[in-house]
Amino acid sequence: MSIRTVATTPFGDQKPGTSGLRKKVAVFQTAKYLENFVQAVFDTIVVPAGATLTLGGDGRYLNREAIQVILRMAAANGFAKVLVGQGGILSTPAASCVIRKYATFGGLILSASHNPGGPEGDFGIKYNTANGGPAPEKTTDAIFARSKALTRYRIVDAPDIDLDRLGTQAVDGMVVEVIDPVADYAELMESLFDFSAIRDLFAGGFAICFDAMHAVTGPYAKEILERRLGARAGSVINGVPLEDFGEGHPDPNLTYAHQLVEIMYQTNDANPAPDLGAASDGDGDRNMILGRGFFVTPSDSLAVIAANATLAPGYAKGIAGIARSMPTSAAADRVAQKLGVPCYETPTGWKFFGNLMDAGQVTLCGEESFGTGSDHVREKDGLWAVLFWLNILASRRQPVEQILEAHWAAFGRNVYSRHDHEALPTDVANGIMDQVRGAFATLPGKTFGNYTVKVCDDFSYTDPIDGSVSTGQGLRIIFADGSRIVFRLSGTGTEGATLRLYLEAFEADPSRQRGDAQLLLADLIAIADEISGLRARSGRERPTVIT
Ligand code: VG1
Ligand code: CO
Repeated sequence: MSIRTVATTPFGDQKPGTSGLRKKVAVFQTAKYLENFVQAVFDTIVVPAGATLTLGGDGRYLNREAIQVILRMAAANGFAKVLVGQGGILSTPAASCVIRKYATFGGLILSASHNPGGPEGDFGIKYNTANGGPAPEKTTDAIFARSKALTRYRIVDAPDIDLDRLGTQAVDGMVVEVIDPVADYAELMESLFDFSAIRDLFAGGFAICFDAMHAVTGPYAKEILERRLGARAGSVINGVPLEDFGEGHPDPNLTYAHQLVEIMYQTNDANPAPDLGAASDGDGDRNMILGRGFFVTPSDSLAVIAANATLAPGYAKGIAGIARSMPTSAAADRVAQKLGVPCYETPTGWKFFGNLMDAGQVTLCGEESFGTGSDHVREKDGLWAVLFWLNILASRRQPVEQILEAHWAAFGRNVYSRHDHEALPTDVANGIMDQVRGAFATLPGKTFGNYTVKVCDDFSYTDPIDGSVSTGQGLRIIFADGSRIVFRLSGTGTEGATLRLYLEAFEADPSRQRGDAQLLLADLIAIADEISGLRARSGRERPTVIT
């Protein structure tokens, strides 16, 4: 083997955020930047002899080039084999599935998720461990520490492999197997859901529109929804993955998935909206669920899936428990209580669910940020959530909106919204957070209209399995009736600071549950502004994105 040891020095900030290292493409194109980070990962995880690595990404700009570099570095750092998705493609949940199914030592996933791609866009890289989940904080902290102390990286001299040819090739003695990126994942989905019931649903004229947003899920959705389940051809829109996502922003929310929103909210009787609308993000781990003219919040989606879980064969025996991230609404908590199973509240980011799933404490997990998943893999999973909804709809044969109304009538409605203030100057965002933190001492007991503050805190979490502690996870203001306001700084942005304001109010009375969340939350929105001085400090009248 022709291993070359290349001298390097640490440079740039290589601190992994909520979900791996994410930077502008131009930063990743700086000589040795990618190599430094990959070497920091390989030095940290200490590769055992004979180890296999899983490798793939969401197909964005730089994906193919980065894969060739990583393959040469994997060979030089002792990996015996790499499983790589054909064309360099593996959605995040599919990568998790492959890591678990073939018991690989870990995986590198190349994606900046829902952030835009292309030469002006973002790139990212994330390390997942042998359980298929994102590396825990102690590992990402160690990777960051290592990235600051690097003096060399290792690479072999070898030509590029052909990423489009299925089968086995070699990189200087290391085996590279190019695998079908869809097959293992599709097989797993068939084992969890009632495909024959869903096929019947489609055969009866049920219509779905799935917006792949020119990101990684196109090939997965076409194979599973159109080919295996018989959804009519054309049900998957924007299904061809493009390096720049067609200049779109592959974030499945009401703002960025506007084409789907227009289709689902159309009122033209001659061309009615489909029964179910869904979208996924850049790397396929997020999902948005829409009924005809109706938006299901991700927090509600988790609760509905939990309440109906036994309708799906893979969950017929019931669920062990639920975990949700702190800012996610407490709708799932109410379902857990009724089912008599535990509900855990974790910091933001999927990595905090891994230990609970590995220990068998929870089956379902969810985040308000369009993330839902289960212990079938160790990542959130966009298409899985869509298939779960299809399974529920195939069994209940009711419109999405009716399912939600019945759910609220039974459990109450946790009216919920998130306001994102993107790309704020960092000092402005910090100033707002400081003002809220500063108010904590005087807030408890204070009344704002109908709301009286009960407690406030800066959320911290002790992992019940390994005892690790994570602090500074978001500023919470909790009111006497359980309503909440949460302020949190994003850990995934690449421009300035993104401040997220999460709002939640509980409504038990069915006669007052219907209606627009922004109107129902108007009082809390005003209180949040009064406490934080957000509008005055940011000089902005409204959030960048409201979901
Ligand atoms: C955001 C979401 C968080 C999610 C993370 C990764 O993080 O709020 O819930 O886990 O993105 O999602 P932040 O720190 O910007 O709020 V994605 O689809 O990377 O994979
Ligand atoms: Co994602």
